[in-house]
Amino acid sequence: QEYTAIKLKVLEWAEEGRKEIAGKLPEGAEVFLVAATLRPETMYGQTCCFVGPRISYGVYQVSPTEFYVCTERAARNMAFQGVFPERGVFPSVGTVQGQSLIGTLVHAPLSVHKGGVHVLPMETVLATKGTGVVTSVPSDSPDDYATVKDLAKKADYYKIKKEWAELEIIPIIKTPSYGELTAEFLVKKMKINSPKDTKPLAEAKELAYKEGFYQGTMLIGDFKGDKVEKAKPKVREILLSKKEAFVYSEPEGHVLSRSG
Ligand code: ZZB
Repeated sequence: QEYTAIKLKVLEWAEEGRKEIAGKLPEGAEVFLVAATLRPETMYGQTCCFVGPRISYGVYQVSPTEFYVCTERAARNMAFQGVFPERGVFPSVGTVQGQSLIGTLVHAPLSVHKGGVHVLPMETVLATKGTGVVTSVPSDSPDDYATVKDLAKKADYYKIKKEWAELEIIPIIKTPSYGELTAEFLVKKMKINSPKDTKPLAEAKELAYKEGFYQGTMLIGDFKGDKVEKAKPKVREILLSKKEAFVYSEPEGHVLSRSG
């Protein structure tokens, strides 16, 4: 699986996170949460960034001043893909619990929400896939749509500010079957009530991927009016050339477990 790894720069730490990394970073350090995505063309619509509250993340040094937050598993993979200066080596300066990152303000590349987006909890984030960090695009990802709605409804329970989950959901891609907000359309049509409805959500994700890629037209950004199929590699190239993203690959999970 080849992902685009999006770098979301920390603008302001949540209190707990700040404590956990206190004294571990040099003066002037830039820290990025690294999110693995298959949909770089949707980055205009990022409204928040998800972590698994019970996942432990490492803080890895990629240059004298740059640090990446992701799972150890992802850092190890990156170390064999030229992300770190020395092959196979992924120096860690500490760890931080997902729960402690919640509330952190990060800059989401290309997002219309220029003031930054917040880190929020998502119970269904897999530690065994991607980087363990997921950037949220509720216009086009049914999982993200279901999660932000649930977070806003139960903000007190999740100990978050409701408005963190309520950034405006802007149309990014138009398709003939699902209109301008694919995720909302499918979640409503399939009567999905919660992020825990994993089976219909998986089905909705497949439908959204197919329709978005083969039938979608961009409604925003540098390739507005272009077919998604054409725009996708171009948006990716912009992110890569601005160093706001890098390529991250990993073997398919089932291949790993078969050989293990
Ligand atoms: C932004 C985005 C926008 C995504 C969209 C999807 C969609 P897949 O297909 O199963 O390989 N993701 C990445 N890592 C994880 C993880 N560790 N746990 C849970 N979800 C994760 O899934 C790849 C997609 O799943 C990634 O692409 C990421 O969400 C999420 F409009 O990034 B995506 C129809 C989907 N639309």
